[in-house]
Amino acid sequence: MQKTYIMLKPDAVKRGLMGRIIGRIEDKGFKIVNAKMFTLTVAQLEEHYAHLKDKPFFKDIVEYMTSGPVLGMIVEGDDVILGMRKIMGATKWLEADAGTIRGDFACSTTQNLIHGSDSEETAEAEIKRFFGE
Ligand code: IDP
Ligand code: MG
Repeated sequence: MQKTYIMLKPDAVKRGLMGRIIGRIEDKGFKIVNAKMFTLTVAQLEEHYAHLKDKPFFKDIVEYMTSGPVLGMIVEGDDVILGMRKIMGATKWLEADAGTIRGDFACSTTQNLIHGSDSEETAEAEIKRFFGE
């Protein structure tokens, strides 16, 4: 059984979409095994999004991601890392297919509602970073 780190971003919380997004995760058959709400620090973000630190939009990401609480979750299931990426949809909202979370609910590439680990290595590091597990 695989585990991944999922985070509902501040826009998902503010827009009242947590329940519907969690419903999709559970409908798929994945299991939420831990969850907590918290507000990200700039230091956590600089580590979490280190691969984007030199991008011109990094400032926008920091402003957005620290604008309110997020819901961090550990989600478990067979092939859950790729499975979650599939139901999340593509990063850029115009490339996210209808039927995916981003495709159905987002119309911004920055404010795209949900984070999901992209590999076994990042899943392990992110679960450790945010849950200490
Ligand atoms: P991912 O969230 O689909 O894994 P990443 O490339 O890891 O995509 O980017 C992390 C986050 O940074 C995205 O979810 C989005 O919020 C933001 N982001 C990525 N690329 C862009 C961009 O081209 N413009 C604005 N924001 C971006
Ligand atoms: Mg990513």
